[in-house]
Amino acid sequence: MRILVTAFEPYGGNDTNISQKVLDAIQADVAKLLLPVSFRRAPEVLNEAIEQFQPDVIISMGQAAEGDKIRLERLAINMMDSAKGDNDGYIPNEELICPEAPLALKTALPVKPLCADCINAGLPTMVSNSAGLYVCNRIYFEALRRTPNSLFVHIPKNMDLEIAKQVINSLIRKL
Ligand code: PCA
Repeated sequence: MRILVTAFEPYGGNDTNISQKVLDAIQADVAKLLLPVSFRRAPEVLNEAIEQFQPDVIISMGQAAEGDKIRLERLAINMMDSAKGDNDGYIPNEELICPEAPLALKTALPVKPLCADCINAGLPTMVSNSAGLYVCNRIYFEALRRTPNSLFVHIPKNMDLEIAKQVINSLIRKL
């Protein structure tokens, strides 16, 4: 089983991104990829890695501004929207990612059982129905288009790093 794990660089005035810290700490036998917070460049970088590595599963991580639970995202929405723009200064206004594609894509992975496993292990985790309309959702849409066995994991900015690592390790073990 070839697993690709991705994270994002800092954005929006933050000096760090918790997803990057978790990526750095992963010791499992996976391919790792750090993505730019750019609506245009992130999918390009992801697609290059998919071509090279041909993953069976993609686990993408990103930082969430708020919340006290790690969110396993069920859906990616076919839309980009942002008030402040990405790291390239691009500000999409309710723009479709791909006009020919459905309005939402759903992961083929068993998101509810995966979440239940984390909760049973005492890890603060929940299933979420929206990764927002910013770059995390954009990359999840790309990942699901290429590999339906993809999962996006949103990690709140102030989450304990050890807990976040345990959730990602649990997902890697179960996949
Ligand atoms: N979080 C942002 C983009 C990069 C990241 O780590 C998001 O939630 O879309």
